[in-house]
Amino acid sequence: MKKYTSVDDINDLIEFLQFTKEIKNNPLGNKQLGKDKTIGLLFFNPSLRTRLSTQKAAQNLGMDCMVMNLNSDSWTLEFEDGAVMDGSASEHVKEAAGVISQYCDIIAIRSFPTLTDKEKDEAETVISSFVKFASVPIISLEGAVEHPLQALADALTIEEYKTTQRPKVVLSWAPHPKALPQSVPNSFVKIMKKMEVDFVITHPEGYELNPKVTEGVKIEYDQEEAFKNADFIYAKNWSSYTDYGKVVNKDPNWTIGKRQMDLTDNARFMHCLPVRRNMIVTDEILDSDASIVIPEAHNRVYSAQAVITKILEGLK
Ligand code: AN0
Ligand code: CP
Repeated sequence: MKKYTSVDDINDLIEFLQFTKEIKNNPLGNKQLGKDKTIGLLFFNPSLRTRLSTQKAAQNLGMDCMVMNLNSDSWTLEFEDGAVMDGSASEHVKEAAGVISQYCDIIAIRSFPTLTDKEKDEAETVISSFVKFASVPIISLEGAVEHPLQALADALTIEEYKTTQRPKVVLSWAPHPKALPQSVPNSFVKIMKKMEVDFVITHPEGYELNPKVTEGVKIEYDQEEAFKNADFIYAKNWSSYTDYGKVVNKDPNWTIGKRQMDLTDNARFMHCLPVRRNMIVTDEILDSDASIVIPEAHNRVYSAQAVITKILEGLK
């Protein structure tokens, strides 16, 4: 594996999930692989799970890990080619990526979308610049349009908890006070398309995701209809794609509670976290046995470890 910035970087998902399961069964089995290797984790945005699970994954592989919060601890970076740097940016990504490549064998980056500049976001400007100017492999820790490590952990979690060969999985939009990226749902949709699942997306009108991503997927605007006989409910808020980055609806009827979960086939409740209680989902559901958000977050370690392992094997 040369990089992991999109779910599309996985060739054979079934095989990759099998590999991830093997790592989970024996997480310390490859402790020599990362010896004398360093991964750098660069954060332009906050994180709890991604930071700690990736650090843990590196540790399991015997790697050293360096972490930097770019916005608070480093120079402001310029990404535009040919820019006259007379503004707030002190350093160009060309030098920054080149320099960090001297210290790290793998660079992993979190950079959320602007949610104001669709073109810039769709070009995945920050992560793509690192792919271009770094001389080492790049991993996305959530970019402007995808969160591929999250999707891999989610797919593994569904594999582990499914009780039928072809479970019904529902991705449901839920309300949130702020405008959030479409990265998590985009990667989730992409990975569900590669799995043996009956997949449905439900959201209010106006929250259609990028049609290129959702092509061929059933969209049901009636949340209750969508929830009928579901085996997994995957909740997430995202901002509008068409009215780019806007919160066009905060309808509290979409908060997931007992009313909707009772329509399912004893569905498991999933969310990538962090989750706002009683906005996205009620306490009653999140605190119930239906919720598998903690084991889902646990799987972030193994999704990161599987990806780092594949990349390290590629470096040999
Ligand atoms: C981020 C998002 O929705 O993309 C990160 C989720 C993993 N969530 C928030 O900013 C609350
Ligand atoms: N799910 C996830 O990526 O969480 P963090 O934002 O805390 O890393």
